[in-house]
Amino acid sequence: MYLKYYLDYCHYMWKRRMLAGILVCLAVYWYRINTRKRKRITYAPMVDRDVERLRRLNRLYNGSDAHCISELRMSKLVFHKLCAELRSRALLEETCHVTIEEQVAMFMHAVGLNWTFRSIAFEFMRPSETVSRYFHLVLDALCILAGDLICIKSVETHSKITTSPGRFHPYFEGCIGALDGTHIPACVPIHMQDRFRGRKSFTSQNVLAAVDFDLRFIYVLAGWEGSAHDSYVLQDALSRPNGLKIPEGKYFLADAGYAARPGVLPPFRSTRYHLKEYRGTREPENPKELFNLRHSQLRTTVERAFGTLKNRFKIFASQPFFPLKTQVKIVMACCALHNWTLEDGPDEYVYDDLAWYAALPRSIRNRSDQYQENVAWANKREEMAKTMWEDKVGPSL
Ligand SMILES: *[C@@H]1O[C@H](CO)[C@@H](O)[C@H](O)[C@H]1NC(C)=O
Ligand SMILES: *[C@@H]1O[C@H](CO)[C@@H](O)[C@H](O)[C@H]1NC(C)=O
Ligand SMILES: *[C@@H]1O[C@H](CO)[C@@H](O)[C@H](O)[C@H]1NC(C)=O
Ligand SMILES: CC(=O)N[C@H]1CO[C@H](CO)[C@@H](O)[C@@H]1O
Repeated sequence: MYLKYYLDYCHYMWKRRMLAGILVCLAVYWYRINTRKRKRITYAPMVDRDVERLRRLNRLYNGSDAHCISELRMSKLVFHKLCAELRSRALLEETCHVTIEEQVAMFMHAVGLNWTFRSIAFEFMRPSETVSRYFHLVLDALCILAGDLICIKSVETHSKITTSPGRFHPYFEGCIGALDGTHIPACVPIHMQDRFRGRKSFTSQNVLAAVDFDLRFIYVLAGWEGSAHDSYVLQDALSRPNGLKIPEGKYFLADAGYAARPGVLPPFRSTRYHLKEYRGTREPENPKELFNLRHSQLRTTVERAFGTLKNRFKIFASQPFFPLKTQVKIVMACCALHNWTLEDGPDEYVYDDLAWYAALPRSIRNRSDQYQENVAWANKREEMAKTMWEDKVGPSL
């Protein structure tokens, strides 16, 4: 009898011990798996990678200015000021892993150097998905910034005009800039390609911009089809509620593709009108030619601004593979960045007058406007040309 109880007791104890043993084994096993897993995936390589990434980033925007300008398309000072602005206005959020500097640096590789997300992911040692996410966050932030950066800053007549008496002054008093359209390659779905092709061999969006004499964009309208006529795009810009507002009594210079209208002064048609046509050739022979020469000397500003924009941001050299909406935003963001970089003076991407003059394109655009010239403004132009000519050669009898 006692023996039976004793055996039962032993059996019971043995079971309990076995259970305890199994539990201990499991616990040890679980612990080891866990620590091994953590070690393999979370700790060691991440630290190495973070250190390596920080080293690269440090070299990128804490290193030499020349390196920063070629990689990030702006000087260190301008870059850090931009990041500080985005930070202080809470347009971008700093996460514990990705600093605002790194987010902007990744964005600049995409638009400035035309790198693919995959190359950026490799360089910054991030998943492509992260690169893509931050690209869009920075893009949206810059578009908000664009609302403040792209505006008419001053309606005073610029010193470029006032410091050239007899040449530009007082004739161009009241002129606050120049406007023009440019074609930026665009990638669009097949069914839209006809509308976006226009006269160019590639599909493009027609971007209208007004530029002041400091080469800053003061108005930008992007997203029109490449086949849209420039003057039609201008009409749209002027009639939008939040569109181009030309201050009372001020005006912009435009090229011969536009008709004269209040606030827009193109050169005389059917007369030499482009600076290039005067290169190394005879002097202007009549009031219209003189007017057109001086007009085009001032108007190159807008061409230089576009040239500088395309020089700095390599993404505009070919069709980017983004939805059209994103491509339009990229134009706005880059125009804002263009303004931003100019605040600290021109850098190496900015064409100066002479360099631009030397690099003028061979072909002259030959366009005409379907709109009628505004009589008052056509007369104003006539009057300006007459005064200029009389000041130059004396009054005609
Ligand atoms: C760049 O330098 C600043 C101070 O000089 C420092 O705070 C920052 O961490 C550096 N950036 C990187 C990525 O090392
Ligand atoms: C820019 O990148 C795209 C996509 O990788 C490529 O197709 C295109 O040729 C590049 N453009 C230039 C000018 O390098
Ligand atoms: C411009 O176009 C008109 C007709 O549209 C043509 O008569 C004229 O020769 C062209 N001029 C140039 C410089 O191509
Ligand atoms: C037209 C213009 O100059 N807009 C802005 C360009 O960028 C600077 C910021 O650095 C602004 O101060 C300007 O208002």
